[in-house]
Amino acid sequence: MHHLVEGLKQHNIRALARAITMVENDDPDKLAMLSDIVSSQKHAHFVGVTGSPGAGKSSLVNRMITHIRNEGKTVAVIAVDPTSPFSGGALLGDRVRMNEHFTDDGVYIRSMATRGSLGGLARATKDAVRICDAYGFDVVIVETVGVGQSELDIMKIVDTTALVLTPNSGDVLQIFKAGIMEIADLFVINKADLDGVGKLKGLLKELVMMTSKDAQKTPIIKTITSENKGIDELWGKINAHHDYLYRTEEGQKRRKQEQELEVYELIREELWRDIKAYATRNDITIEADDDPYRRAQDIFKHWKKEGGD
Ligand SMILES: Nc1nc2c(ncn2[C@@H]2O[C@H](COP(=O)(O)OP(=O)(O)OP(=O)(O)O)[C@@H](O)[C@H]2O)c(=O)[nH]1
Ligand SMILES: [Mg+2]
Repeated sequence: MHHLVEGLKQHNIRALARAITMVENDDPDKLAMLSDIVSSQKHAHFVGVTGSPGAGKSSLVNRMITHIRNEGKTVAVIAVDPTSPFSGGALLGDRVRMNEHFTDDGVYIRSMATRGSLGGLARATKDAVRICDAYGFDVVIVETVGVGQSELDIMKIVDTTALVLTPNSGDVLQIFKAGIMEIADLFVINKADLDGVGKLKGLLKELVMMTSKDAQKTPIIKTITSENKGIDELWGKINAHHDYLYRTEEGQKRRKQEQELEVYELIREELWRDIKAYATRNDITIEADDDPYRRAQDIFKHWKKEGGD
C-alpha cells in the first residue's frame, strides 16, 4: 500500500495534507496512491456549497461545521476557487470565516487551486474529496464560487449540492445557466434578513414546479448565518437528500449514471494523454488553416492503426 495511504489510515494529518498536494500538483505518483485510496474509502457524505462571490457560502459552511460537530461527526472542507490560480488568497478569507474551527482535530479545512487547467482542478478536487473520505471524515464539504462550467464540473463530485442565493442580488440569474438545475439539489436563500426574500422564494418555487422531473422536489431553505438561523433545517434537508440517493431506487439510478459518467470521463482523459503523446512522438503538427474535423479523424485513425498507444 502507498505510504501516504498508510499514513491516512493512521490519521496522520500531514499525510492528508501531502496527499492533497500530490493531486493538486498532478504528481506522476498520484495514480498509485489513488488506486489504494479507492479501496480505503469509507463513504462519507459529500456535500457541495456553491453560489456567487459573497453569497455567504463560507459563513454558512462555518455554521454547518458547528452543527455537524455537535452531532459528534467529523468534517473536512475543501474550498475551491476556480478563478484564482493561487490557494493563498482563498485560504486567508476562509481562515477568517472558519477561524474558530482551526484548533479542532475533528475539522480539516483546505483550499485548492489549480496549477494547470480548470478541468484539472475539478479532477484534483474529486481526488481530494476521496482522500478526505479515506482519512475517515464523516462529512466532506466542497465550497466553490459559482462562476462557470468549472464549478459545475466540480459539483458533479458531490452527493448533495446546495446553491446559495441572496435576495435582490441578481444572482438568481445563475439558475438559468445551463446545467445548474441538474446539479442544484437544494436552494438556500441566505441573507434572509434582507429585503426581497419573498420575491426570490416565489421565483424559485415556480422554477421548481416547472422543472421538477421526479417526486423529489428541490427544497428551498432560508438562512441567516449571522443569527445562526435555518442551519438545522438546511442540514436536515441535506441529510434527507442523502437518504433519497442511497435508499431509493431512483437515487440508485442517479448514482449509477454519475458513476458511468466518471468512468467515461477517466477513459477520455487517458485517451487524450495517449493520443497527445503519440502525436508528439510522430511530430504531428496542426496548422492554423487545417480542417479540425478531418485532422481529428486522421490523427485518431493513425493512432488506432499503430495499436492505440
Ligand atoms: N446580512 C447578512 N450578511 C451575511 C449573511 N451571511 C453572510 N453575510 C455576509 O456576507 C459577506 C460574505 O460572506 P462569505 O461567507 O465570505 O461569502 P462567500 O460566499 O464565502 O464569499 P466568497 O468565498 O468570497 O465567494 C460577509 O460580509 C458576511 O458577513 C447573512 O445571513 N445576512
Ligand atoms: Mg468563501
